[in-house]
Amino acid sequence: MDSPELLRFRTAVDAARAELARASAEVRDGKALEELRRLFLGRKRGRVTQLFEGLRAFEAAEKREAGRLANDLKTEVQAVLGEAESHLAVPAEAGTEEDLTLPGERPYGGAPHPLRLFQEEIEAVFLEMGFGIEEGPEIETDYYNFEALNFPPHHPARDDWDTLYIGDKLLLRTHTSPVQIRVMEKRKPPIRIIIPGKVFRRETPDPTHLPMFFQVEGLVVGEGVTFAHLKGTLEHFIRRLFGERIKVRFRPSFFPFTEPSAEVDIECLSCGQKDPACRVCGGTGWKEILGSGMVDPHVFKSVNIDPEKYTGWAFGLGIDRTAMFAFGIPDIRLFFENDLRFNRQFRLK
Ligand code: FA5
Repeated sequence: MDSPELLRFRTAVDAARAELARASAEVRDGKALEELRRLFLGRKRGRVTQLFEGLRAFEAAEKREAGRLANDLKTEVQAVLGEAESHLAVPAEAGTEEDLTLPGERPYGGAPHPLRLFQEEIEAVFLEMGFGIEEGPEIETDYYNFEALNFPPHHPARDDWDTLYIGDKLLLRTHTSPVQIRVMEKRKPPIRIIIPGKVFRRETPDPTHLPMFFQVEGLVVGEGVTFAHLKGTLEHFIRRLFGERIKVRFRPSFFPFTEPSAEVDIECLSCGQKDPACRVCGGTGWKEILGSGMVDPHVFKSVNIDPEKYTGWAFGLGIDRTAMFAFGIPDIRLFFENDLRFNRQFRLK
């Protein structure tokens, strides 16, 4: 027959075991697990610890049985804690394991900027037509940017090119036209080149203007070169870029270095010439993409080319502005925001 003390001890052990089952079922995280450990094995108040302390009250005869009960419970508590811990560890381990069934991550190797792609398309069309490619400096002198191009000092036409000066003598080129002069100084006709490059103007950025943008210049000089060549070549170029059906118009204009001069417009691809409130064309239905004209005889004189013998034509196209229309982009500033989500939309054809 168990003594009343041993009976109470058994009841206490059973109650602790029931509590262990209930509490362990609710363990969801490491913090709860630690609390469970303290509840049963805590050094002062832990259920198992207290049961062991209670052993002292037993006579030797019942001490062994009570000790066995307490020891069994302790083993059970440790097993339950170990089990709970391994369950908690499972999600963490699964996360670090490699899932070979997932699709691989494609490394991003970089890509040319959309404006570079567009410039290459332009170059390809002119290379096909037998043009060469030249380059020139971005920092220029007043002579090349203006004077040799038939802008006398203080001529009001200079105001059309809001210039950024570097001290008294140097400036950031406002167009690619100075490279016409540099090339004609070095080479005699026949000349058939394009000149892509960066240009700078004192402008406030807006949806169609940038203070730094790209142009591509064209220059053809030879005997018997006429305005018909200018028109035919530029029309062919524009149709190669925008498709055969694009509407193109030549509009009389003025540049000091060409005479006669024409600006070239293409139909507004944003509204299809239909929206009187179109934000891209302002309701006119047309967008200017380039300036052009027959090389002025004064320019030939400044590079010692005989204007009686040779004639020529030139053009200057805004690469960024034209790319806007080609890609259907509503705001030119998007090209320079360095937003990879924007840049990655453009790929070589
Ligand atoms: C010129 O710069 C002349 N040098 C073009 C030229 C060359 C005429 C050879 C005759 C012979 P213009 O300032 O219009 O012209 O600029 C040419 C083109 O550059 C414009 O048609 C437009 O497409 C682009 N452009 C001009 N200003 C800006 C700007 N702020 N932002 C972006 N593109 C611009």
